[in-house]
This record gives sequence, structure tokens and C-alpha cells, in this order.
Amino acid sequence: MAKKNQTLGEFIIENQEAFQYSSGELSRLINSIRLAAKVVNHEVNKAGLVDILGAAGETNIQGEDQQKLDVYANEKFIQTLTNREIVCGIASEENDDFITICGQKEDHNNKYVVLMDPLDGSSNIDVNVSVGTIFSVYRRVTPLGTPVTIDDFLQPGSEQVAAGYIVYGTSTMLVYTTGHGVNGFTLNPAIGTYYLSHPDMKFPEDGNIYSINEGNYAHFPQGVKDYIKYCQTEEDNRPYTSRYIGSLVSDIHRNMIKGGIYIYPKSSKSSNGKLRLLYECNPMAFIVEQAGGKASDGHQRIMDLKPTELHQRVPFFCGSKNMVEKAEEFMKKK
Ligand code: P6P
Repeated sequence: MAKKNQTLGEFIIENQEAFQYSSGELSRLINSIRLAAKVVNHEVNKAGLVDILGAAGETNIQGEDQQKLDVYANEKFIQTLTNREIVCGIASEENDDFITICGQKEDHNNKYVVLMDPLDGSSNIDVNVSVGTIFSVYRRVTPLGTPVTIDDFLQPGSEQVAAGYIVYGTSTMLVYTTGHGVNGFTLNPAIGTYYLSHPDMKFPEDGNIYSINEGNYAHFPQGVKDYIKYCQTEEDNRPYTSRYIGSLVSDIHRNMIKGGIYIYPKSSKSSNGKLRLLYECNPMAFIVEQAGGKASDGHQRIMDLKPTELHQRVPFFCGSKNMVEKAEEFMKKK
């Protein structure tokens, strides 16, 4: 049972025994993400000093080339995962193709693949709005000892063995699941330790927050327009409150704590919406479902979708179970 204020390290060791992880590799994988998140957090928190430290593409006062933060984050997560001999392949929002990791013995014997958005919402950094890292973990489906193939990455979300996000906000939190509920850890930056601050997180079945970019209203399908009007109608516990940060991790994190729905639908401008199935929607769906919420494309469960491309986009309805189901009713009508 998760104990508040337990450190992430203690939690991982305790749950490794409780959840009979095979050889502790998944624990080591989560540990490597924990380390990379601390390094990225330090850099993200300095972003406000860009005028002093130099913007991306320039050299800073130490004469070092300043990298765009999402490139920096991507490199840190790849480096940390590669050095730990745990994964055999990585797919990232920042890389067109997946990366094969053959391991120190060059034997392709590691059994996990990781898909990630290393710094989602990075355009918010310039205006000091919170951003996030999202990751998704699968067991490979091709034989050990052979290089990973695209099939190892194009698995339905229901096959995930772990998923999580780091939100670099007023405090930095790591929230993740290995299929046994959702737990949130807050970083104490002074000592670089994560503490269990949100044990056994539950998504409220109902809520009164709706998160969608209403600037695209004219381009939405009629069902989405009708649902937005439903949210705004003076009736029962409505109108709901509109809250949209423009950072997926932050919007869903807030809604998981307070109750609410996040929608990024298809539109006449983008036929499948904007969000990526493999490293944004599937991991967030795994976490949300594990906390008792729901995630669909407006019609079917996100984690049942069979991926066809690494960077494919899907419409995304995610959050409080009853709110997602109500939105799906409107989508059915039209
Ligand atoms: P829009 C950030 O770019 C992102 O991928 C998500 O984090 C966020 O929810 C969404 O796009 C915002 O998109 O079109 O509303 O600016």
C-alpha cells in the first residue's frame, strides 16, 4: 500500500516485490526516467534566463551552444535510457524514425521499448507556462536478440506495461502507472528527491471543467459544437468552467485532481485532430483509465485503436467518465 511521503525509490522497491516485476528491469526503467526528469527540470527552470544564457542556436556565456529545450530534453531522456541497458528501442516526437538500441553486448537483448514526447507544449516555455514530458512503455513483440522493428512500436495502448508524465509546473511532479493504479510524486529540488505526494490518484467521475481550444469552434464537428453549448447552458450544475492551458499534461493533471474533460477533436483544419496516438494519447489514456477516468476518440476507446503509423494523430476526449460519456452521446447524434 502506498504510504504518503515515501520516496520514489522506496516506492519502486516496495512495489517491485508487490507486483512481481520480473527482473526489476521495469523498476530500473522508471528510475532512469526519474533521473532524466531531474536534469530536464533543472534546465526548464532556467529557461526564464534565456536572455542572459542565450536563446537556442546562440552560444551562452560559457560559450556553449544553447539548444532548444525540447531538443535538450529529447537528448537527455534518450541518453539516460540508452545508458541503463533496459530498452531495445525508443520512438520520440522529436525523431522521424524510431531509434534502435542494441545494448553494450550488441545483442539486442533488452525487452522494453519506450515512446515519448520529451517536452510537450514547449512553446509555452517562452511565456513561463508549465510544460510536460509524456512516456509510454511496452514489451517488445519481436524476438529477443533481433533488432527492434516498427511492429514493436505500433502496439495498441492496451498493451502498455507502464506510462507516465512529468509536469514542470509550480512544482515538478512525476505521475505514473504500471497497471496497478496511479501515484504522483513531487520533486524536492533542494535535495533532488521525489516524495509520494498523491498516492492512489482517482479521476472524479464527474466534474465541471471543460478544456478545449474554443478558438477553433467554427471548424469543429457539429457534435463537438453541441457539447460545448451543453457545457455553457444554465442548467443543473452547469454552466461548467472553461480552463485551457494549452499544455496537455497540465490540463489533464488539473482535471484529474478537480474533475473535468479535455477535448482535442478533429476539425475542418485537421482531419484527425492534433494529438499523437502513440506518445500522447495512449500514455495519458492508460493513466486516466487506471485512475477511473475514460479516454476515447469520441467514439471508441483510445487504447483499443490499432496504430498504423508512428506519428499518427487521433481526436482525443479524455477525463471524468460521466463527462466523456456525455460528450460521446453528442458525437453519436451527429
Ligand atoms: P492548440 C501542445 O502543443 C499540444 O501538443 C498540447 O500539449 C496542447 O494541449 C495542444 O497542443 C494545444 O494545441 O492548437 O490548442 O494550441
